[in-house]
Amino acid sequence: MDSIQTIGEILDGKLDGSHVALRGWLHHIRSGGGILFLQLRDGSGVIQCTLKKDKIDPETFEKLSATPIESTIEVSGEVRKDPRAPRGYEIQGERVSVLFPAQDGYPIAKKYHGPDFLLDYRHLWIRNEKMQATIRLRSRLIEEARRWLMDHGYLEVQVPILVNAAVEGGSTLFSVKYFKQKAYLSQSWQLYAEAMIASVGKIFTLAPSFRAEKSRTRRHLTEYWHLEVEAPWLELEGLMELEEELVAHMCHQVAQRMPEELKLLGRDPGKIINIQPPFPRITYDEAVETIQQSMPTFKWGKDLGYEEEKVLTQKFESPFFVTRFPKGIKAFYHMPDPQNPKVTLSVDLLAPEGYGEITGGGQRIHVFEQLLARIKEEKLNPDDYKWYTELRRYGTVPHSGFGMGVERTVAWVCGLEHIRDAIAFPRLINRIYP
Ligand code: NSS
Repeated sequence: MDSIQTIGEILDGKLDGSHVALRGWLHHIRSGGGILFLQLRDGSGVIQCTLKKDKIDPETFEKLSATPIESTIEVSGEVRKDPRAPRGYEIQGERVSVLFPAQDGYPIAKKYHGPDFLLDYRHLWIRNEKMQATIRLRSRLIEEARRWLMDHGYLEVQVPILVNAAVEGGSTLFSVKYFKQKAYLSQSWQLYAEAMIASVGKIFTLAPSFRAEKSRTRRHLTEYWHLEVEAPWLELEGLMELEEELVAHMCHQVAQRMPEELKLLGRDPGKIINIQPPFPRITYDEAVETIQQSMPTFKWGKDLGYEEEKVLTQKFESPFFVTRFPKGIKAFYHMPDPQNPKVTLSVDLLAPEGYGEITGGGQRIHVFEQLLARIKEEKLNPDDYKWYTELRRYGTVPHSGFGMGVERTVAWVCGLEHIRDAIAFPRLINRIYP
């Protein structure tokens, strides 16, 4: 009996001329001129299989022609290299059997469906080729980030998702009942990471973060994946060097290894491969000057929103850093700049082409009294942060870190219009189904 091969192996050119058996989903079907054209999808790729009427009896041929798409089928036949085939290879089918017939009337048709419809049918829409490509690119970006960090001595660690206090300010906290207490879903691993660097040094995590974002925008999810990095003996300049090396590595790897997936999404891999460190650096003050040229009412001290960032991103071809944001718009833990305490040693990395912020981070306050004063100034309860401030009493060290929004990065690298398509099952303000 034939063993089962994968379409991926065939498209890689490893099985030309051989007899194979494939199992998967019927992606598309049509017949013409006594030939059945089946597009088979098996999770590793899509391939065309042709089945000639004279190979089988007419009744089976008629029955097969009426197989509903998305039925699971098994096909055996010969692999043929064929430049006319959509993907360079096709299967000359000898036998096709339907394993589990799908119902008629697959909800997703070959016509325009609005975004809400496709979100309602997300459990099926993820089978679409663009979604497949994005999911694969996302996986590769994460894999490359992990590889780079591990190769550079960072240890992957995990911290709680259920927490007792805010990291990034209270306005976007999701609260949950925790027996008799109130708890929250984590916005960031950061406070725990600052504890762990004194145990195991340079670290990173990949975990979900939660933000009760009230705004419906093309770059906010309520649950997103957060790649976060923290390191002792690291200051603002070193942090930026770390970020640019990491981001460039991720970009180069996907552009080199997955150009076809990028092209399928309409993204030119050349654009992604051109990304080279060092990335330009501007201060918040400089950013404000630029923004005011096209938005004269924008005032120093306000946070940069989507519109403001869009203005800035038009000035750059590559990702760029914005540093030294005012104290008032950054969380309590950011170190005030010793040269100008109105601003902090904070940094965001903005992606070009209107995408904007993909990472946020900076240097942390490592002096006990200074940290406690900031907690009080922000009207937070010092008791909630007792363990965190205590870290400054027992072996403190200058340290820095950042968090990268995985979906924002995927959206930019893949050239997606909306962040919801950078994750299989997005969580948005008005959506928790499916
Ligand atoms: O709020 S951040 O700017 N920074 C932090 O949470 C730090 N505590 C991270 C750290 O230093 N360890 O969020 C970091 C990134 C931000 O740049 C976005 O790329 C992403 O997290 N982010 C989001 N992505 C999708 N949806 C939402 N709502 C969202 N909020 C932040």
